[in-house]
Amino acid sequence: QKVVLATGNAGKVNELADLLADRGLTIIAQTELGVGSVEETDLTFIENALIKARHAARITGLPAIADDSGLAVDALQGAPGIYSARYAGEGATDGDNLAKLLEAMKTVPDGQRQAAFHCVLVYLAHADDPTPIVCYGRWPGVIAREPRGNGGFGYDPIFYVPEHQKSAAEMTKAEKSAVSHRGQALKQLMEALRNG
Ligand code: ITT
Repeated sequence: QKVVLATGNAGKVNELADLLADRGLTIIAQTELGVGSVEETDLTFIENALIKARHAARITGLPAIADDSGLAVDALQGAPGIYSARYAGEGATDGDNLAKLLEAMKTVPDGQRQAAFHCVLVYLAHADDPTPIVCYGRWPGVIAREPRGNGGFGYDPIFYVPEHQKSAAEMTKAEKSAVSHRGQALKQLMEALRNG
């Protein structure tokens, strides 16, 4: 079964594609099918994930999986949240966003630096599917004072995971997927697809 992975983010493709392929799905990244990005006009991870999946399914005629995710920081009242990819502005790089977050957190004391990654994964059998599969994962951690590690993507170098005593960027892909927001959502999705 061919499925389009409705994301332009290589970090997400890297964490999702292999595990989905292991389940017998033929995963094709939307960029390989000429699907461009779509404006994420809504206010929740769920709605924005559906916008992206619907867009890719409509253009390709294939079932679609989309991931909408982000980092919510307690001391910043949940920012950057759904705006995580463009926290430092439209076209911002991961490095720009991470630098802006460290700056915003400069005066926040240790003990008040809790945050959580959120991930919503949706599966649409076709563009007009009225019963999408919607899965969700949350991964708590702490905003570090400086970046550490080269793995992962996005905010991983400043996301410190107390249980593992390292940043998300210092974890292997398998370690991260075993506990991450995306890994949790993906487990649910694979379960739902197996039972469907
Ligand atoms: P697509 O919409 O094309 O999928 P995007 O990067 O624009 O790509 P989002 O709108 O969902 O996707 O933004 C998610 C952002 O949240 C992402 O760019 C990272 O900055 C951050 N993020 C999400 N998951 C992350 C993870 O596992 N590690 C680090 N940062 C993550």
